[in-house]
Amino acid sequence: MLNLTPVRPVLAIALLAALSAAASLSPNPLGAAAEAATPGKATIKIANFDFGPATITVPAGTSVTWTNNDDDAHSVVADNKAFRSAPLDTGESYSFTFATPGTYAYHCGLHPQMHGKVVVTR
Ligand SMILES: [Cu+2]
Repeated sequence: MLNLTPVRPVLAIALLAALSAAASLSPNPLGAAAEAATPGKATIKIANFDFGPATITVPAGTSVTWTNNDDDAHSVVADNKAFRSAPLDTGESYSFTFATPGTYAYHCGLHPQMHGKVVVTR
């Protein structure tokens, strides 16, 4: 018992030092990750009769915006009819907010061979 008393403060100081070192290191990686993607928003470009990226994974609540960069009109139609855009002319956009987790396969209503997928996580 008597021998432990001087040891404890040293351990406590070592623990505090380790904790504060961890705390001062963590904000940088977290901040970098938060800046990499705008929270709550994602974009998909339509170009050369392709959705790019063809598959994206986003957290629930994300608003996904498709923009048509082709000279031809395209649309965005969920295979399960969860969403459907009007035909998008060059430069036009369509947005849909994914509130419910799940996998949403979609296609172009004008060119059924064009496919994409939005994976919504919790
Ligand atoms: Cu199309």
